[in-house]
Amino acid sequence: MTTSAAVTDPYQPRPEHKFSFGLWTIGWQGVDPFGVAVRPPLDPVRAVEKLAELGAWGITFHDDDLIPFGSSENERDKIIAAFKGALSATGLVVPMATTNLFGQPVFKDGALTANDRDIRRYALRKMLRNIDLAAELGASTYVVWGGREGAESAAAKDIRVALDRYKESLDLVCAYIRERGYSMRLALEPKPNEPRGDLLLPTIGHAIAFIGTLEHPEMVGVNPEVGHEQMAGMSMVHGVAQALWQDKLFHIDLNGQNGPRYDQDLRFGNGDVKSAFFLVDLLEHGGYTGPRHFDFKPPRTEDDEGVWVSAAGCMRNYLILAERARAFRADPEVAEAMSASRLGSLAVPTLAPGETLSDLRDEEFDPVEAGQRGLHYERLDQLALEHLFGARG
Ligand SMILES: [Mn+2]
Repeated sequence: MTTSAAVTDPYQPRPEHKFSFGLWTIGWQGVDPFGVAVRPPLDPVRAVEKLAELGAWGITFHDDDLIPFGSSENERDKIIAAFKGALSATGLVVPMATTNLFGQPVFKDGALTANDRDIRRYALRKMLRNIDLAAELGASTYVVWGGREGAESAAAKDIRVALDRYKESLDLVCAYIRERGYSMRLALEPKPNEPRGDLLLPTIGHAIAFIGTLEHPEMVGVNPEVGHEQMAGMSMVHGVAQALWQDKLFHIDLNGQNGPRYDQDLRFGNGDVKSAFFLVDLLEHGGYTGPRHFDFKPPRTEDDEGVWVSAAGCMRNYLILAERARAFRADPEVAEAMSASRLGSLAVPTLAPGETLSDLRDEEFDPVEAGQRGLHYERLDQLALEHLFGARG
């Protein structure tokens, strides 16, 4: 592709699109429950350079992705200096960071909700240390995924007490962020299961309800992941819409999944493409201004070249779907179909200003006639699909 062709490519990612990637995504070596690594480790400096080259805006990391667990202070300083050097050379930013509280044997029974108190105290120290680094690198969101917070047996964990400890830890972390004066918010990432048999805060709804119990609920939102909601059989689009409605969509993990099964972490656009279309439509037209963050795993079949093809595909698919969603919304026939389906009527409050419930009592209404009305949603959905397929406009 020539340079001029690249400039006119409408699906060429640019920093203003706010695409970001976890260091653990492109750096995934392919270790799964059945097989060993298929790719060599990825140098974080190269990750930054390659993402910048592809048109991404940001990179995110767990503490242990950047600084291998057990590194000496001297090694840690060197790694951070090299990473900062690559960021300033490329202009890539760090919008979010998170803590690995699941990989090491010490966290096999969880971290912030481990039954062992000394492990919970260690987990908090590990988290606070990486929050300091995240703040230093300019991150405004800190994701909390309780990867091992859960159980395989209800006999092994008193869930109500575990939630007391979860709340205690997050209250302490929020107090720490305030005391340090960091402009940082927490985003809880729900997941129903895997790696534990059952995880705490399994869905967007559980997480939002839990946030309401915290000392500083305004500092805590959610980081929903496409695959995690779909593993639970939930609608990602409905969940994200509710998070937006409650001002809780602080961050998002975009990827692909085929229904309720293991966490597939496919590249965004692979999997449930219709849900991906309506999700992009919601993010683009629903007022979300945060990062478009990809949490995917380039499959084990891919070599280094395939990893970057997969990463580029995530961004390209997002831009294609955004363009398809714009075309859908701009189509006069869609506007007419939405009107025929009474979408505008849902926005009108059920009682008019000044009316009271007593005004409802004597209203003339024929429920039989109303029950006979068609909603014409099939026509509207067909128009959406035709735009998604590229068969219209
Ligand atoms: Mn996942």
